Amino acid sequence: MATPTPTSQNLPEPGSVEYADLAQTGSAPPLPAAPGVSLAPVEPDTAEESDALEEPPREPARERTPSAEKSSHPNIRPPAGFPWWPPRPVPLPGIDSGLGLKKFRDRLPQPPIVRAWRRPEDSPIRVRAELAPVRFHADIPPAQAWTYEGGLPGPTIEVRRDRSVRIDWENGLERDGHALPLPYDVVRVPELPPLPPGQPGVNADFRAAALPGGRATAKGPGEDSYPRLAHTAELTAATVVHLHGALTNGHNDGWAHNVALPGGVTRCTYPNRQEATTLWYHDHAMAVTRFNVFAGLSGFYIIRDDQEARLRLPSGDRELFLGVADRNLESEPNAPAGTMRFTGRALYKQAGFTGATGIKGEIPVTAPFTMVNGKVWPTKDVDACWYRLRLLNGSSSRIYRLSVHDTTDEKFTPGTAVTSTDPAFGARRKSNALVVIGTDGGLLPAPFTPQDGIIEMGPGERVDVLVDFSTFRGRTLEVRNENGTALNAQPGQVEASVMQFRVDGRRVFDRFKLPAVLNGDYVRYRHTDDGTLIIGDKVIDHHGHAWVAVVPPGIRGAVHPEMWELRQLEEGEDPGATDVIRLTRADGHVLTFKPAATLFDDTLTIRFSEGDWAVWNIVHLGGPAHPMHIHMTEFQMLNRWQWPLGPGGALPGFDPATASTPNPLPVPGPGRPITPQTAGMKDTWVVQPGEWVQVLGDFTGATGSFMYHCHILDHEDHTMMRPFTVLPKSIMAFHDVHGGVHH
Ligand SMILES: [Cu+2]
Repeated sequence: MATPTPTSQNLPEPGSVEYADLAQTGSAPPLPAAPGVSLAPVEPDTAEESDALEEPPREPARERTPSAEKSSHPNIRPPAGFPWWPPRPVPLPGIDSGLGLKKFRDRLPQPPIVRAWRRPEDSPIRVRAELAPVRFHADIPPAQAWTYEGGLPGPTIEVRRDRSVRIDWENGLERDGHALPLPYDVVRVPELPPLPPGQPGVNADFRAAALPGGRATAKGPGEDSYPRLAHTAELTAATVVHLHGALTNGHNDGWAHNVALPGGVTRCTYPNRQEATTLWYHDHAMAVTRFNVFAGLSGFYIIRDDQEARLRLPSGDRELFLGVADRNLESEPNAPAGTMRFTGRALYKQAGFTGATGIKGEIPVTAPFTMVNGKVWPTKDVDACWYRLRLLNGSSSRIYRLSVHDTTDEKFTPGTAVTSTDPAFGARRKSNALVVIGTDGGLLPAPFTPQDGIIEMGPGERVDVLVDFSTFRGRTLEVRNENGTALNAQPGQVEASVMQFRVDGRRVFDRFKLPAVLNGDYVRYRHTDDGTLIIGDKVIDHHGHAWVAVVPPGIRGAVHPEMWELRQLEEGEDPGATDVIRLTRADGHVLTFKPAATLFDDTLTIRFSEGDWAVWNIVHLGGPAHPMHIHMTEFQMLNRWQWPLGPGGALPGFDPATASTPNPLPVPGPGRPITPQTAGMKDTWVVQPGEWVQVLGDFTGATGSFMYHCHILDHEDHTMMRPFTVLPKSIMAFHDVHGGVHH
């Protein structure tokens, strides 16, 4: 189908009624749809104006917008000094970090909510990717980002279960007819001299790559100026939107090849036939997703339903969306120590290294500044009552271990980072603070409090959490990241702080009581030892298996880890001497595999009939942890086994020289326990080296071409992504594949 041509008949005006309806109270009369209504901040002509306009109204809307004033001013681009336009928030004093910017200077922004369910189902809403001014921190100048509708994150799109929504995703990233270049520079920190023979590791300059600041050489010489990564200066905007976690046809799923040039509009229909949960939309362009998402292209999408409504979970101002992502910031050249000046722009700064065959590669980007909703280390004042926090890890590659700490009486040493490697770090952790109620795909059957108070989140994962701030009246809390061992972290270089909550000292009335049961529809999936699937009291008589291995970097000279789609060999088939993966099942049976495909464009091998149940086996044969994401449906983890690791985290049974397991890997032992959170409905899981993970999904309710991939965006862009298809069973009987018709 051709991209629909927007007309004034079938499209709302940019910004749309829903988008402008910020009152969030449900009582405000809708705005008349007037041409040119847009929430997007106007491109400032002068620096002075930019101060007035850089902050679209994001703080709780009900305090802000008397509806009468709103409706008399349908064009809500405000002139400077417009009465209801909020003044730029005065930054808070903040406290020193170890990294050149103060923490907790900025208030946490909240994206506006688009109540998409309010409009007729056949009337699409328009969401435009566009350049917009942003300010990542109060103490640095404004810069520009690629945004959805001017916001970081984009507007939160709210829908109702079983009520479909059409969205026209527009690529508006152009100026004067030209596609925009990236709004930041991508630099490559040169590799160190080659490591001595036999020394494990890579010759990347992790220290320099993790330091705050730096810039591309073109802006001036200096020891922290670096060359641009090849071809990134010529990269221009081409976008495609994926709604992560949505059950929808392949046509609407953001197929990576289907990028749109500026001016292109892609209409997607989302049936929303799935449980209430937190999804998110983000760019998924082939091979450059990491750059487009880093530029700012992501937002929340939430599904609500009656079951969830009956729980009367904290809502309105007490429901917070927290998109966590790390960024580095560009700095002016040659600043004396301690006087670093940031330009305001983001900086994509990677450590280069040399692979075994001399090919150059880059370590996935991790960065020193942790942002929540586009602000570095923000702070939020909360009432002393229950809140719902919708957590999203929107980072490129960082895996967080989040916990809540009471820092009221903490003594800070000026100019030093709070690091999780500090022996005193755990003392202020409040292990009961975070109550998990939901995961990627829906609510848990019952609330779950992690034993250590820590929630692990890999890129792409969502966790729905409740916090009872009434137990912290008058206290100052911090969300901290206890994972101090990110890829390029050195002691003192990773600030554990993520954001701050300042809890009001007054008692407030709060009718919310934590329910014992959250989701009566949740049924735990079981896979018995004889291979039978049992869903509740229903036995599934047929199911498929998909087999995927991830192998460490360096295989046949590859600089990146690879994802291999595996083909199970028939009895008696000669596996050859290389590229052979052998596993031993719990019943002693040895399974032998060869890679059937390793690149995205290799031949298709995973095909399901619509209505199939399928077990995905993900076998991690060494290398970094990978947050694996499978599109189209929500899954449950069935098993998580572990092979013991050897020195350097390698899997002893896997021989990189032959890319094989010379002997069958033994029956794996028990792995990390499957907690109630891990057993929740999910679409993304962090898979650690040596793990064999089985997840089960129901491929019912959608058809088409879909993708699965590592959600480390650098890995996804570098070969760790593959397609699969779902077609009606009746069509599959006619479908010619290698070896005959599919059966
Ligand atoms: Cu990965």
